[in-house]
Amino acid sequence: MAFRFLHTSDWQMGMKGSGLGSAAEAVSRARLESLDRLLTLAEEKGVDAVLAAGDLFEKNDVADEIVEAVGAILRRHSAIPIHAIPGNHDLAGPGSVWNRNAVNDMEHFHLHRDFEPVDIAEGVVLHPCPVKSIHGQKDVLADIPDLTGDPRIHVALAHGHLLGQIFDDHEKGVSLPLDPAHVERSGLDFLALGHWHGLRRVAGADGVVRIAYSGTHEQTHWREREAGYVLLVDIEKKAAPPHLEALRTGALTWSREAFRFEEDRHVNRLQELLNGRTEDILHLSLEGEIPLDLEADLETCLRNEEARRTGLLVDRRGLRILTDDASLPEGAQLDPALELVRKRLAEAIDAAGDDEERHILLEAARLYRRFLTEEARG
Ligand SMILES: [Mn+2]
Repeated sequence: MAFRFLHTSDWQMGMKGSGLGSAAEAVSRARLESLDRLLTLAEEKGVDAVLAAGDLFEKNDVADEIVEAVGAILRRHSAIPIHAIPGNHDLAGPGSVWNRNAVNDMEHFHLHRDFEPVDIAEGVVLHPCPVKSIHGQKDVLADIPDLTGDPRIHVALAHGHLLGQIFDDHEKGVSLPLDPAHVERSGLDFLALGHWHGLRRVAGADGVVRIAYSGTHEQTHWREREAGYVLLVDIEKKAAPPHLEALRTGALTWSREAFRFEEDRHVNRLQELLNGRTEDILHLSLEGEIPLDLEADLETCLRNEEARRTGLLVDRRGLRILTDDASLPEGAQLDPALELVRKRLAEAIDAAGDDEERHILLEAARLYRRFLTEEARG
C-alpha cells in the first residue's frame, strides 16, 4: 500500500504582482501555465493524488476569468484526484472563490472545508487542516489523534507558520501556528504544508524529513528562495521514511543584483554584469555616483535590457547623478527664456543653503539638461 503523491501549495492565482511593473501580466500567465505543467507531471509520475496545501487563489474576489482559467486546467487533468484545503488567502465560507461554479463542480477535485479525516487511497488517510480564520491562534495539528497504532499511512495537509523555523518574514501579523512536535506525537507519516513560498524540508529529531513546504509552483517575489517546485513524495508503508524529490514547475527565473558605480566613465562594467544575467526577471539596484554625462548612456542601456527580458525593475534610490552649474550648457545658443532659467538655476545652486536644497536644485538642473538634449535632438 505504498502512497505516491505530489505536494503543492500557494498557487496564488490572480496575484497582481505589485512592484512587477510591466512583467505582472507575464507572471500571472506563467502561474496558469505552470499549473498545467504540474498536473501533467502528476500524470507522468503516476501519482495516486495531488495534495494542495492552501492559498491556491490570491484572494476570494479574484476575477472570474482567472477562476475559469484555473477550472479549465483542472478539468483537463481529471484522472488523478486532487485534495486541497483553503489557506488564509482563499478561506471557505460565504463569498469564497471556492463557491464559484468554475471550480465547484468537479468530481476529481476535493476541497476539504472541515477537519474530517478521509480515506484517499487504499490504506491511506488524509487529515485536512483547513484555515478557518486568518487570525487563528490555535494550532490545528493539536487535534490530530494518536495514530501510532494504526497500520495505515497518515498524511496531514495544513497551512501556516511552522514554529521554531527561521523563515523569511512573509505576511507579518498572520497567526497560523503549527508545532512540528505534533508529527512525532501523533505518528503522522507526512505533514504537507503551505503558506511559505519557498521549498523547505524539515527533518525531525531522527533526521527523517516528514514535514515540508512545497513552496509555490511559480515564483511570486524576488525574496523567495527555491520557489517554483512541486514535491514528489513516496511513502512505502506506515512509518517508513518518506522519499522526497523536488520537480521544477516554474517557468520564470528571477534574480536580484546590486551594482555600484565607482568612478566609471561609461556603462561597460554594468553592461557586462547584465550580459551575465540571463534570468527572466531582474531587480537591479543602482548605487554610487555617476557624472551627468553618463546618464543618457545609462538610460539607453536600461531600455535595451528591459526589451530583452520579461521584467526589469530598477531601484535608483542609491544612485546620485553628479552635476554642478558648470555642467549646464553655455548660454550662447539658447533662446532668452531658456538662458534665464539656466542663469537662475546656476545662481540658486551656488546659494543653496543645505544639502537637501542643493540636491533638489541639482535634480532640477539634471531635468533641464535632459530637456535641452531632447530639444536639440528634435
Ligand atoms: Mn498563506
